[in-house]
Amino acid sequence: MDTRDLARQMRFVGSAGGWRALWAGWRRYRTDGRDLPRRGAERARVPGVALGAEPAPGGGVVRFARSALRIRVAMGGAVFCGWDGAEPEPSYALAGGCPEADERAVLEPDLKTDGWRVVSERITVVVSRHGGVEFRTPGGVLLRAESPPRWWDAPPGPARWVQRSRTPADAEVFGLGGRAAGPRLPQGAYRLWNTDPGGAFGPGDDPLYVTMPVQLVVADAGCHLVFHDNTWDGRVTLSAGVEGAGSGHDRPGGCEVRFEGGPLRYWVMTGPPGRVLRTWTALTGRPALPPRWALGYQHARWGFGSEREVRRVVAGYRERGLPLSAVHLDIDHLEGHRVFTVDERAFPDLPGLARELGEHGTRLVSIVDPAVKAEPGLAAYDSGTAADAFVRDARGRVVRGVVWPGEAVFPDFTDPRVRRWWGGWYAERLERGFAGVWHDMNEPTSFAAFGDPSLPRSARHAMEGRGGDHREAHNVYGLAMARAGFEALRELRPEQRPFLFSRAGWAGMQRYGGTWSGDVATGWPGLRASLSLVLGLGLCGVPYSGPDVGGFSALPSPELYVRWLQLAAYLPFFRTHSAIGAGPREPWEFGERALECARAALAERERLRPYLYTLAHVAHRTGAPYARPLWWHDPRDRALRGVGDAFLLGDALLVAPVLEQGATRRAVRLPRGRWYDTVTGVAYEGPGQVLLDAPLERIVVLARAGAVLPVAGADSAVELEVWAPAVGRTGGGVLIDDAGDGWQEPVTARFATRWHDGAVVVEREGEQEVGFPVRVRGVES
Ligand code: NBV
Repeated sequence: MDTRDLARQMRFVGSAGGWRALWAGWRRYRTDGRDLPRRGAERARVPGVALGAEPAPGGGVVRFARSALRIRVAMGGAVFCGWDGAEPEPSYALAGGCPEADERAVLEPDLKTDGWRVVSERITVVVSRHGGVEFRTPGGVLLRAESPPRWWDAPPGPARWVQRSRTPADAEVFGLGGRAAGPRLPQGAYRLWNTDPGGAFGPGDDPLYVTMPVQLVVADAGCHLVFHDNTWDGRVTLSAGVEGAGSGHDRPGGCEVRFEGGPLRYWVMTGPPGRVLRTWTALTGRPALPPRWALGYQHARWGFGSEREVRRVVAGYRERGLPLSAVHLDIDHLEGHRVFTVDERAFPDLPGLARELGEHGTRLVSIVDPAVKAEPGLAAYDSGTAADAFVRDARGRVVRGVVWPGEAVFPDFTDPRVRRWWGGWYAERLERGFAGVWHDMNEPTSFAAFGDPSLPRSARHAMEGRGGDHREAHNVYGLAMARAGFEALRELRPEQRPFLFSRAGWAGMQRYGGTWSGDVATGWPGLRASLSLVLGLGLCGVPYSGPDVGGFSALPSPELYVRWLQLAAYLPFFRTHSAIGAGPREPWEFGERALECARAALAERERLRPYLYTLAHVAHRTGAPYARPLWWHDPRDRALRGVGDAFLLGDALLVAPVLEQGATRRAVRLPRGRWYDTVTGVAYEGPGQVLLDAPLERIVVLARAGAVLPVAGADSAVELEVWAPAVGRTGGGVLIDDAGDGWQEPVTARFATRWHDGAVVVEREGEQEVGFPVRVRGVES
């Protein structure tokens, strides 16, 4: 155990009360010692030599002496590879089952290598006689080369396995879920096991709440996404490539994927980033579309303590003319932290409060933790017991852990029956007046003074009827809980779109909603980490996320608070939040200057709402994240791949927040093309780097020449902000809008802009009139 683990565990000890956390750790340890299936003697195995191959739709099966590899190209271009008989299903990641095979892709002998290959429209897969697998572009350029995998069989236990790959020397890796060290992942080991870091984390903490075996690899040769569809504990170790290493030869980048069990199966998809995300979210589900209000600014606090305090805070926003879309109530509004209850003394009339706030356009959002206090007489516990909803150990006894309410039990969300039972409880939240839910502690976390702060690995789970234990269920616990919540909200309130965000999750979680940073530590490193998380998650298909503005763990300085708020105003999920005792996050609590800076950030957020809402629709349709790394349109621009302190918001804006204490200027690396400083209107030409002023009052935002952005003008009516294209060039943009909620088809308006007779003109596709007021900018320079 390193010092970080120790610190984390000390925090759990604090949360749960020393003895209880010690006891819980011991109990989990003892359960696993008794029930975890023993691994037999290990025997290493490699596929051996190829014996033959059989075609099948989309590819076929290559048989080796000691294994077999199935290759199946799916419609849309994703390639499935499954060793040892692994099939695409069952899978927690796939949205609508396995996509149809692309019948045009056939397995054929590869005369050059004496192996086999599958040629498809977008990718060529070459299998060597010993089980090495290469992925190449249609032009033959190598994207990824895998050595034959290796297993360690240990019947009756699961086989562990490792797969080593090489990528081009210039390749950079992004993703693996929410990683504080990103967005470009430095070389090192990344564990795949959803983990609560215990109250505060910074850039060096790993893993965190959302881990995913999803890597987006960017190289000159092209981009690809590789997804190992395995929910078990695992580790991805990256080593950096070196170009021209030693005698002028490149040393390729290395990637080693190890799992403690579960199938060796994976998907590979290639193309420019936009297409990769489109293919990925076609496979695992398009991101849920949030209601319009979820794009507004939201305020949370652990420790409002009473309705009166909520009213005071909300009134503070109103009196100062600051927008507020939602208020989030944390576990302190519950009766003794018990899920699906309310502390009626402190919160005597939540439906009344919700109505009152609703009159001014502010919604209430409720925290929901999965752990149910083990207390006969508590309705959720009694009904869960009657429904046989709680996770049991291998001997059939209900597993107990320790969380906020004390001794607690855990619903088994991998059981469809339990998801329905749990979902029924969301009616209670809706009756209380809540408009959305915030899932917390669903890694799942159970406090422990030592060892893994979760359920015993031997705990049993339904796994959709197949049966399995916590080693396999752990990483999908939050995902399955999100499914339960999402499906319940859809059923209970069919006319509205669910608003749900979840701390833990896994590949495919975007189907049900978003996520947030979790307990990011207050401090400048935490600010930087929160941007990494959002960008990395977006590349894994989860576009709706954002940090706790100000950091979760302590009181930020006014400067840090302002910088955090300025950044988050451009991220999809925009919320201030803090731990109990970590001080307030209301904009007026940091002095006059900070208040004015915050006012400007909130006003700009409001102005950009039509654009953000359009991006929400774009994400829903295509999987493209709202916030994208700078290389999104230029994956070959190597300088952009390393930029972790700026991002693109949609196609139109480049946002360069200040992430350093005391800085009042910052260097900004520009992708190619012309970019306007949105404050000064000055135009800069990329690629290159510019140094721009960023006093506390401003965050650097640049607009792409030719961009047409829908923004909110006076009276919130939509108008078009048009940034002049370079002379002789054209540009454009899109507005997607709907009623703000519900399921009606949105309206899409496309705009084009060009120079005509010395002026910038804007036209709307298929219409005579543009239909919106137009403001052209950038012509002055
Ligand atoms: O429910 C209390 C907190 C919550 O405020 C925070 O956002 C979550 O990430 N929760 C974690 C549990 C306790 C953290 C120390």
